[in-house]
Amino acid sequence: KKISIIGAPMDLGQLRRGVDMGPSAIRYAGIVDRLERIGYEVHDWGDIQIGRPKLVTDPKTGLRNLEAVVNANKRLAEKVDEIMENGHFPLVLGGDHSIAIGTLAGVSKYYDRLGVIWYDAHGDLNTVETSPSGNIHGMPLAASLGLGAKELVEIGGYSPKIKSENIVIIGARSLDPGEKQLIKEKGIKVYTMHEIDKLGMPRVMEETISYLKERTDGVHLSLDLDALDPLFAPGVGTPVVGGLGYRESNLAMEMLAESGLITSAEFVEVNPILDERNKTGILAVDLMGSLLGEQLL
Ligand code: DIR
Ligand code: MN
Ligand code: MN
Ligand code: MN
Repeated sequence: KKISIIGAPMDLGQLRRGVDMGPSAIRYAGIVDRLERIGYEVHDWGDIQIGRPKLVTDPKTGLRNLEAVVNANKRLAEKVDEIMENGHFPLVLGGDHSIAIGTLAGVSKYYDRLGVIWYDAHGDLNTVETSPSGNIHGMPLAASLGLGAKELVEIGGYSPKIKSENIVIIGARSLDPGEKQLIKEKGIKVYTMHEIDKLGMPRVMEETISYLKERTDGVHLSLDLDALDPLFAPGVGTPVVGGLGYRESNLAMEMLAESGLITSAEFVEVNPILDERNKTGILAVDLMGSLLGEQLL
C-alpha cells in the first residue's frame, strides 16, 4: 500500500495569511512517520509552487487572486493525476480550501462516479453571484459541480468533476443564503450540526457510507479543519463555534477506514500563525492516522 503526499501551500483563496505554512505544520507533526508505522510506503512529493503575486481583487467579479489560484490548481491537478497514474493514494496537504478544485480535477477522471465527503463548517458552494467575500476557498465545491467562474470550473480541462447526488456534506453550521438555496435546488445531502447532534456521529457515518457505497466507484474526503470546534482546532482562518469534537471526528475517520471507501483525501485550512503550539497540525495528523487505519489496540 503506497501513499503519496503533496503539499499545496496556498493562501490566496482567502484573506488570512499563514495558511501557506499548513503543509509544513502537518509534516512537523509527523505525518510521514505516522503513516509508515501503520505499514504504508510513503512518498513525500514536496510542495507545489504557489507564487507570491500581488494580492488583487477583480473589480468586475470581486474574485480574489483568481489567476494565481487557477495556475496553482492546474499544477496541483497535474501532480495528483501523476500520483493516481502511479496507483498511489493521494494525500493532499493544504493550504486553503481552494486547492480542492485542483485535487478533484486530478482525481475525478479516474472514476465514472466519484463521491465526495465534504467535512466542513461551511458549504464552499458559493459562486461569483452568491459569494459574500470573493474568497475562492468558499467556492471549490460549486466549481467542482461546474458552477461559478469558468476559469475555476475548467481547471483540468473537463467539467463537472462530481455530481450533486454523489456529495455528502458533514459538519455544516455556516451556510450563506445562496449556498442554502443551491443545496435545496440540487438536493445535496447535508448533515448539519443539528442532524449530527440528533442522530449522533455513528449513525451519520453509517448512513453516509451506505449512501456513497451504492452510488459511487471512489470517494474523496475533503476535510476542512474548521469542521471541528475551535476548542480542538484553533488554527484555522474562519473558526465557527459549535463544531465537531475530537473523538467524534476521529470516530468518523475510523469508520471510513473500516469501510474501505476512501480513495483519496485532503486536509486543509491549517494555519500555524493562528494556532496554539501546532495543536491543529497535530490534530490533522491524528485524523489522518485514523482515516488510514491506525488501530487503537
Ligand atoms: C464564506 C466562508 N462562506 C465565504 N467560507 C469558508 O467566504 O464564502 N469556507 N470559510 O471554508
Ligand atoms: Mn495521466
Ligand atoms: Mn470551512
Ligand atoms: Mn472549506
